[in-house]
Amino acid sequence: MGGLTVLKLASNVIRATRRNCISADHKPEAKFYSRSSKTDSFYVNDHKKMLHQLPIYASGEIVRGFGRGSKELGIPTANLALDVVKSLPESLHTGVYYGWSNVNNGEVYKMVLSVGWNPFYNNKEKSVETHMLHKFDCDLYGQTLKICIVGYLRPEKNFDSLDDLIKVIKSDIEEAKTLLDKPENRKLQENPFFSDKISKC
Ligand code: ADP
Ligand code: RBF
Ligand code: MG
Repeated sequence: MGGLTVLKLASNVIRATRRNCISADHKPEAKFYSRSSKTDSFYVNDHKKMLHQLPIYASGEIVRGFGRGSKELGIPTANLALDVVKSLPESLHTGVYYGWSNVNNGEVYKMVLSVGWNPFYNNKEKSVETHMLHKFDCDLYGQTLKICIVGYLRPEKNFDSLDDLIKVIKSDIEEAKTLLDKPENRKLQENPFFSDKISKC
């Protein structure tokens, strides 16, 4: 399971090549605090700090989840291994993001990303799931997914119906397509991270 994790926070490049291992350079400034324990203005500032850390780069093995993405939503998501999820900075809040991703150093595609507990399904384990805006002909389990998290779209929400969840995800996808076409976001698609050697030691 132990996949390579590579993170870049602002100007710090962090490489973790072992389970749950993050280099000493990694000092997340902000931690997540729930609204109940802190004031709204604290929460807003904390959120702003998190946005300043983007883009964040990460990679790891694609593992199996519950299989709902393709079967129930028609929107498959490549789930990152749990050790990678746990090694991401705490300051990366739960929510929906957009960015770039590739598989086994292949072509880099636009993506949308869900980070959290999927309130509609009330998952017990936090997941980091990437839906790439590309049609793949085969499954990708066991391969290495690289992601560059570029921007934040919205918090995770619960919904009254599966149809409502699907509608909102589809509108996330449309928003992501537009945002990623901005020149400053488009240039991240070319980042050498996506072609760096994959090491699984
Ligand atoms: P799981 O719950 O196991 O993650 P999903 O139903 O979410 O299953 O489907 C995800 C799997 O579908 C991925 O792991 C990958 O193998 C495959 N897949 C096919 N196309 C895509 C895509 N465009 N984006 C992400 N995963 C895809
Ligand atoms: N799950 C939720 O419960 N609430 C959400 O708001 C939510 N937003 C998502 C947005 C995107 C772009 C994606 C790809 C997934 C989202 N999910 C959300 C996760 C979804 O429930 C999950 O991918 C499926 O259950 C398959 O694992
Ligand atoms: Mg999935």
